[in-house]
Amino acid sequence: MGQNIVQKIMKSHILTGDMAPGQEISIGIDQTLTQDATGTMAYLQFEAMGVPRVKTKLSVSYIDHNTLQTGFENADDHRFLQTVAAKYGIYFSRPGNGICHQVHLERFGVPGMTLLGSDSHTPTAGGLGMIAIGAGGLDVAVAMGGGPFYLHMPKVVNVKLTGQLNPWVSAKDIILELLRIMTVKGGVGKIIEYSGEGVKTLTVPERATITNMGAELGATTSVFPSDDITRAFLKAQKREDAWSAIAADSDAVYDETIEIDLSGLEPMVAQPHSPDNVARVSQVGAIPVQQVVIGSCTNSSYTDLMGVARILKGRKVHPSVSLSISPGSRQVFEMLARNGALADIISAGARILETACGPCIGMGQSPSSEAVTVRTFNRNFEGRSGTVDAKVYLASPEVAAATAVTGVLTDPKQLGEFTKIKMPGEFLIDDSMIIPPEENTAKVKVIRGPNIKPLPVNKKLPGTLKGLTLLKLGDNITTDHIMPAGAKILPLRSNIPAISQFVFSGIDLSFPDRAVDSGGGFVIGGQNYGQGSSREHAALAPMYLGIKAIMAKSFARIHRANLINFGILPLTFVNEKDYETITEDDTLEIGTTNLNKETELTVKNTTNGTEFKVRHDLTPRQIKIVKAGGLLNYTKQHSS
Ligand code: MIC
Ligand code: SF4
Repeated sequence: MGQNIVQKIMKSHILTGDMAPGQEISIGIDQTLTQDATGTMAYLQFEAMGVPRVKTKLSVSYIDHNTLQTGFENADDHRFLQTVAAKYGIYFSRPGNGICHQVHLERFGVPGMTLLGSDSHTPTAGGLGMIAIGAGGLDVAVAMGGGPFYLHMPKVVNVKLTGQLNPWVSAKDIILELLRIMTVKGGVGKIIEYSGEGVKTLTVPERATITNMGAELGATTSVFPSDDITRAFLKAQKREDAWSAIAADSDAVYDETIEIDLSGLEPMVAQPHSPDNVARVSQVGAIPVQQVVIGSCTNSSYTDLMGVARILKGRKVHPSVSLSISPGSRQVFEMLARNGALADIISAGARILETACGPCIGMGQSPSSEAVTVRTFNRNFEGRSGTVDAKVYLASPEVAAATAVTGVLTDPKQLGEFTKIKMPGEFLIDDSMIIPPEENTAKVKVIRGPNIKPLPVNKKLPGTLKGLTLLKLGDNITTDHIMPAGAKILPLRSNIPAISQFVFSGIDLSFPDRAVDSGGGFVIGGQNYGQGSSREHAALAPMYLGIKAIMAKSFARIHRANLINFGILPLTFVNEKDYETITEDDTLEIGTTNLNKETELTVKNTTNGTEFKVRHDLTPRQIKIVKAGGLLNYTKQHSS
């Protein structure tokens, strides 16, 4: 029987387990990436492991999230990360060099390899034919130490692309269409593998836009073949020797197939407040727009921004719109500057931002109250922009630029003739902002600022968990709800005691105090609890507040893994109707001594006298981790 791409790459990296869907497997990791907002924790954890130098083929530490330096905190974190990188054999991409996923695609990704990144959009590198997975910082730290990465073997969904995109329709519209079809839960437990004639019409950055936003489907990762187009991209990056061909066998078998005819697609938008709330731009109509932001790891490649520059050339930004643009990498930025496109963008009236995540993670450019803002990003969760009542629409760079000049949501077809931007035969190569690690590490001193607090240590799981229901939530609660980001809170990422004061701050400001006062307690969630980012702070900070278990209808993959890593039990309702019987402030009691023998546990609601069952679905390894109070404790027990 023929093999698909996922099976081929997994097979060459599998260390333990059987590749049948749903089985726990472990794989070897070739490359890792971290970014600053999750990286400080990852490296503190790596240091705690006592490994003298990373054991991967390549590890890179990027600074791209916390670049707004309104106090010493972010700058201190940058310095810590730079010195840690020098000491432990890690490449360091300096602030200003670009967004981790864009730079990794340009300078480091290798077809056929595995990449583990402490950021949920790590699958961007799937555009180059890598198996690239997002995970919590602790899992990445373990991989840097040479340890395996554990996951449940996902099902493989074949998305077959036929036809060709029409003028003004772009890669973003393909992934928005898939989000419309599959929803934000549709990819859970799956890897999306692209095939079909349509693939040959897409450049690597276009493929990367699609694999990037596969994260929003909840998918473990997404992957494209590595073909002549991949080779041409790597050649233009002066890295042709990194290329190898990767394709599915002609008789490859998949668990599911979805077909998308590219010729039938139209420009789309994801409406507030979810990336799967997708409609055609023409259906939504010409709603007035106050802000347009172009950038992020989804849509800030050279070709994306050249397309924007072409639309803006000779036009002006509408007086009621504020347009901001952040190029994805220094390579992109410098090329635009040298070929004159940047001048067209400036002349149109755009506000140019640093090459970083910026507004995508609420680092500035929060829109005005109740504003409609059209962004080329991947997430439009409520409040993520920094303005709680703003309405964020996600769209392609073409839709965004057209909207910026008209002042209303605009189908770019109205702009008339379309000329496709060609991929450059050669990109501008200058890696001077990527600092290689020191050879002689003995002389490197790791510098820690006062904001970098030691890792909190969890206690062993008690035999009985008893506490109050602190919060009862609905479906699709995101990590932005649990542990918000933004310019005010992000600088506290290395300081768990301080950041824990913001857990659920957008929902209930009293949560941290109530959690501490009641000695922990429980959070109740609906479907897909913890969707979105890989930030382990969404587990670590609740752990610090004493939370021992979350009960939900279902969990998002990375968040569930993070909960386990920090010793919090992720429990699902055996009978979803039992969710209805719980109210906030009910006292619940669960016995945890039998985790090894029984997957189902009984929860007693001592307030209303009812009982119900929950499942833990933990593997024997995960049970040991949770019982030990988390992966770090477990690792210490095993190494002593
Ligand atoms: C995001 O897009 O939410 C982030 C910020 O990149 C996160 C990581 C983080 O919270 O630091 C992600 O996607 O994993
Ligand atoms: Fe940065 Fe936004 Fe991409 Fe996250 S989604 S890595 S915040 S650009």
